[in-house]
Amino acid sequence: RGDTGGGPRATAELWQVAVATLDGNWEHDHTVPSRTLYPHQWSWDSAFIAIGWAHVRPERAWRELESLFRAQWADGRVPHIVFNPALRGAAYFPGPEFWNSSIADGAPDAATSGLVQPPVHALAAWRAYRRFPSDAARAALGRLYPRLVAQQRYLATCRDVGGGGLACLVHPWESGLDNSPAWDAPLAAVPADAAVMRAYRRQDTARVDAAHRPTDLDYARYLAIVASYRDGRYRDEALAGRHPFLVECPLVNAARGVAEHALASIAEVVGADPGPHRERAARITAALVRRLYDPATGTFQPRDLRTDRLIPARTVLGLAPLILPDLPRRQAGTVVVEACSARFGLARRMHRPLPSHDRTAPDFEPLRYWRGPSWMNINWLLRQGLLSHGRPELAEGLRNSMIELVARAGCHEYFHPDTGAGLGSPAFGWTAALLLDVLA
Ligand code: 9YW
Repeated sequence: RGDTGGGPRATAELWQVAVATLDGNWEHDHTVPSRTLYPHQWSWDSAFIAIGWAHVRPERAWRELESLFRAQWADGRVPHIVFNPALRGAAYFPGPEFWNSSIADGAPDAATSGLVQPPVHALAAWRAYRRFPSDAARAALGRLYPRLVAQQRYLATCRDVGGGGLACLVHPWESGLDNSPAWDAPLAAVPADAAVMRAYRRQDTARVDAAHRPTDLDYARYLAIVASYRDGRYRDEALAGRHPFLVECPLVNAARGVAEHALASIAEVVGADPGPHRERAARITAALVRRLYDPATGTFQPRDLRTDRLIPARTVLGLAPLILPDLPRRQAGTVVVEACSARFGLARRMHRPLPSHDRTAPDFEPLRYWRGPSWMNINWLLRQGLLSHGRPELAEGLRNSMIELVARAGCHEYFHPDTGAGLGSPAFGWTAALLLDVLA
């Protein structure tokens, strides 16, 4: 294990804290992101968490992924929340009654949401396998492979609303960066009134400071978008004509490309043909560059399909395509320039953590969730990208910054981008899991 700078003892202690956090969040066949805020199973959390489990209890990495994919829908979508039937409604809002997933054709027996999240699962499965390539791991990989392929197929077909080879998101929650400033403009076009929220009880603001969370008006719009999708029984046909929120996201689409690379490797282990995965990966990267790269800014920007325009906010989402190992040199170069600019402050020695939004923007909010704070999963992804694009010194700067955040504040959900203070849930699954991965 690498030295954290605080010496081997400090490293061993951090390791123990992270393992204890994961153990504390383990729930029969999956890990909850947070006992207090998010007591069910979340899709991309489970993928990151599996990457951590692979270092300490590999069998849990496979149970984590397999339990999630048991809730996969017949059309291939992997729901972003799988509800724990043992918990009553008050645990999380919006709960299973609001989603009412059983109205959809092909929904599983389990109560789930009807949305997706960034598909980082094939990458997680591949890394878990590489960590401990046992017979049990190979068998689990064989069971997951067709499901991972179906997940990709859903995004590539049902969600190609723009027809240009990119998956379209139907809700900001699908990006994983719920209230990112990237979604402000398309969200503002969704008719809603904050007063609607009087009819509901948010659970998040009962547990953490409302000033650190999305606003009631954000929530009113989130619910209006879910209601629109749900009332169409979560069908994807003709979304362009009827759905109030349709965007192409650089992170989700970059994750799709990375997933195809991972599936090519997995295919070789399970005796399938890796060729089609490599071809799809190349097509996704080309589509990302063609549709979301802005040569004027040198970064990637989401596309609002309702206006067919790029969204100008320069959030950390724009750096995400660096995770594509085949991102062309030119784009990789300008994205690194953006990451190292005053907007994000990436450096060999980081003075402050990497923020989730442009620090120089007037709407940068250091306390509010995805509008400024630093997040371990985004840092982790970016670090992978820097490693695959031959920038080990910057990757090391980011790694040290990640370790320092947890060493000083604990396994928090997110961190203040200036002071590094811990924010949100104090015992957060992916923070613990990804810390283990960078320490290993
Ligand atoms: C919510 C669980 C999830 C993450 C998302 C994050 C948040 C749920 O928590 O969404 O109610 O706001 O934005 O990325 O998967 O950790």
